[in-house]
Amino acid sequence: MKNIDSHSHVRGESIYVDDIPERQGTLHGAIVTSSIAHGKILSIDYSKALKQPGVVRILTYKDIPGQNQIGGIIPDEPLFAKKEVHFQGQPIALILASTELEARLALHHVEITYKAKKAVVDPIEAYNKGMLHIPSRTFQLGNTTNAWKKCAHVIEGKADTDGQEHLYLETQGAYAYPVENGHITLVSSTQGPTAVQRTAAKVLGIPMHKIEVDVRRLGGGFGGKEDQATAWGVMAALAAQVCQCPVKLILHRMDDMKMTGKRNPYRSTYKIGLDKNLNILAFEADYYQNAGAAADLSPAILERTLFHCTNAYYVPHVTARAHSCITHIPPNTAFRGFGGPQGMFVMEAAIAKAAREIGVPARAIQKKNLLSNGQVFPYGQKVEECQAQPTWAGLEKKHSLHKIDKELQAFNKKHDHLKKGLAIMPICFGISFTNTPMNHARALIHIYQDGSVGISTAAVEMGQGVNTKMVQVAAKVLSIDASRIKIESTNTTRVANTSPSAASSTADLNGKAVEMACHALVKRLTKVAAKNLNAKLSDVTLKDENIYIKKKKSSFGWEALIQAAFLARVSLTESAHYSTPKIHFDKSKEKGHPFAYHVYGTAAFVVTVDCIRGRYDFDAVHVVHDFGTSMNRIIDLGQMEGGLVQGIGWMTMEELLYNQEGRLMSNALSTYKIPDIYSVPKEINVTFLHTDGNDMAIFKSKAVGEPPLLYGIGAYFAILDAVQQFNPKFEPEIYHAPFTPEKVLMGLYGDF
Ligand code: LUZ
Ligand code: MOS
Repeated sequence: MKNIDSHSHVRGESIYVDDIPERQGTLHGAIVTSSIAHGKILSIDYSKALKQPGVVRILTYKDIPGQNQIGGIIPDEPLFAKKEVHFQGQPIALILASTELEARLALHHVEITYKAKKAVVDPIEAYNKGMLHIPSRTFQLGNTTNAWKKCAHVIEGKADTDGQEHLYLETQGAYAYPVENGHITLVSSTQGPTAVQRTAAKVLGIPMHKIEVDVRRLGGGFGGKEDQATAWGVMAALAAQVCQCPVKLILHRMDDMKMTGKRNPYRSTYKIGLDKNLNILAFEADYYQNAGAAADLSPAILERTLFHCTNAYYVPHVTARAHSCITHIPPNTAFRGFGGPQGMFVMEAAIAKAAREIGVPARAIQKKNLLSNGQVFPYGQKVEECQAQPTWAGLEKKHSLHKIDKELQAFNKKHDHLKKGLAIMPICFGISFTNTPMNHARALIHIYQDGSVGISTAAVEMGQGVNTKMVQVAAKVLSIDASRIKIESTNTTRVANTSPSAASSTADLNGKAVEMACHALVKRLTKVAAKNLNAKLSDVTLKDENIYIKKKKSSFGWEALIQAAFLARVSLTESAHYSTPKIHFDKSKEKGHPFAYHVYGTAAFVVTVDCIRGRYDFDAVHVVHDFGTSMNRIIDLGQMEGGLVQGIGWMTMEELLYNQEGRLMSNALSTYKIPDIYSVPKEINVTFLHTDGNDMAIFKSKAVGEPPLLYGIGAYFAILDAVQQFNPKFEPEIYHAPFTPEKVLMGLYGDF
């Protein structure tokens, strides 16, 4: 089944926040922000700005009737700065004017004086100063202290990853309008409608039931709108409440890049120990997360770094410590993978460095240590239905790894200034919110009198195709044509208390709720059919819009059945609640069973480095991935290709630079390079490893949102391999992604 949005997308008819026809009297917002990263506000003069054409009002912290607080996990983030600022781009006030241009022009007339304090941008510097959002956490398995003695090889090193801009096509935005009795309707481009509703209620000082948040779809989220759509939604709602008129607030691209947090950069140190047969016996690491000025989701992201610190490998002795460091840059946030990729990069760096020192290819160590059933993750969950070795074996066989290797060697012998590199990247990703209480969703289904169906869930469509999957679930369980089914907007009045669409879990959680509601409806309708056809209940089945008695098709179809049910006053509405069974986690012990299941796969990267210019091209990426039994191969392949390329971008070219004053230097698409069509691998081969899949995955079709991004890590190590083919002496002091062409040149010609 094709993505149900494809027609309206291609024709430009899909509605995003900025496409909503404007109501009469709509005011437009522009945000006054801090121009320094850290310091005190000494004075602000709004008088000139207030006199600018079109300006109606300027809102500051003084206009907030409720709490000036938007922090999600920790209440440490004001909506508008009061006396202190903690990052460049931190909101201070909201200018409201008749047009967007007038609001933006007035920004230049606000006069602010500051007393600047020193900005800290480096997480290790922050750590040394004791600047932490939460106490550090440690995951431990076995006993590393004793294990080092048994190791034939012990290698230490450092590995850093930079941040990543989400670059959703649709920038952040919201549109709010007052309705009667102090109620507010708020259209937001958010992954978390309930978070926006809850926070708006808190800031506006009204109960949640007075705010209805509605989300049709997002033009991309990638985690950037899991928590950080909230501020703009709340500002629009506040302005609508204060001014009693509709208020629209859409960020311009450069403002969005400046004000919003990104993937957390990490700096890490590690120690890895192997026996003489290349078994990894022990691994120790310290992860210094650059969290930014407020906690946002960073404490949860930190946790996922620990959950994925050993990637797809079994390590019997692990000590992993993680530190969420406060710095004076915008609060960093969720981004596809949610701290997992940052942790996995360190493991891969450790293996690569160990391989070099021991004198074996990294893949010899990787392969030797792949997970298998019955082993245990550092957090105590047992390894089950493990596909680490099968996907690796599939890659070797299906994509003739051996042959690729030989071809590379021959090529590199023949060419002086072109070198090819190869890296294998196995992945393992846990599916569920690591915070157990978040793993739930609901569905509300109406069957209308004419047999058409409307479905509301907690799922937010952000281009990932979740609405299409919801249609598939309902069509299959109700056994009706997909054209009868409409997916409604995600709305807090229809489906309340939702978790954000995140953690790769949206299709599973909401799909299961849809499945449950549809089963309940089918059960009820089957009774109606039995009664109307004078048949035994157990003989009646609903199939392909027909009623069958035993295996015989009756004359009674879907529409007639719905009519009969309606006339018999049988409810055609059903709501269902799903919460993931079996999962639990005890933070005091850092042990439990936090994930419904894991997703596995293995990828091979082949890159060609131009050893004169430092440029590189990816010749091919071959992937064998465990999709379970994919319910929609087109959508799943789209997630695979998109995630892969996004991961390659993070590892190779997306260089996010803050200067010492905490100013974002790469604040536009002229200075921040993301993958374009030319940087996509020339060949992407995806093999769907056929596995049964897991019952906790919807229709046994495994979660696919985040895992593909992790493969991108292989891009770094393929480039490293090629550079070392040219300059065997090259050994980076710190494995530091992204591996930009500048870094490649340094590696090719640096004297190491
Ligand atoms: N969000 C969250 C996530 O709140 N918890 C998670 O575990 C998670 N994982 C991935 C992406 N977003
Ligand atoms: Mo996400 S990083 O699953 O919003």
